[in-house]
Amino acid sequence: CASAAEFISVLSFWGPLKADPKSYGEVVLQRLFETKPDSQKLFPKFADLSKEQLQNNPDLQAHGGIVLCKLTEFLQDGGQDKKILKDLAESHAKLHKIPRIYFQIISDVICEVVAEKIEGFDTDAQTALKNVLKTFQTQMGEHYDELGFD
Ligand code: HE5
Repeated sequence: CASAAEFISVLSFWGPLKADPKSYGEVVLQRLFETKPDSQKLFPKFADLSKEQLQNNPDLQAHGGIVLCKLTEFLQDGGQDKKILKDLAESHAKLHKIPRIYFQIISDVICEVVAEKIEGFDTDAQTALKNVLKTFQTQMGEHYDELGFD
């Protein structure tokens, strides 16, 4: 489980992602679909789109922004308010039918994108981000267990 100091460390370089969630979110989703083509099928809106159609796609940018804003909310809260992830787990399990493994996959993608794009993202910061996203996955997993979903 990530420490409070690790949440603070992540927040200290999260500024650009908080300021421009659509742009970073777009890159994260594009990278997710490239790395793990299966994941694209989970999005009814994007399932049948070509790589070209996913470029400069306002829907993809909007959804990327939504995903990153939720992560920013989780970071700023320091993983304290269980309701944030409880609601997220409910929608992902019941409505969107997202197997929990995708939270690990998207976490790895986020680490990769942040390492590329954010200046001064040193190994300590990378470890902090990994641990914080691990906490995210663990908490989502606990809600998934309660919901009886894979
Ligand atoms: O749950 C919601 O609000 C609380 C609905 C909007 C939403 C979705 C939908 C949000 C806030 C998130 N996702 C956030 C989020 C953070 C983690 C890192 N997601 Zn989400 N998602 C939504 C993730 C991770 C994640 C992995 C995968 C494969 N997510 C997905 C998929 C996914 C899908 C299919 C949807 C439904 C909305 C949609 O299709 O939009 C185009």
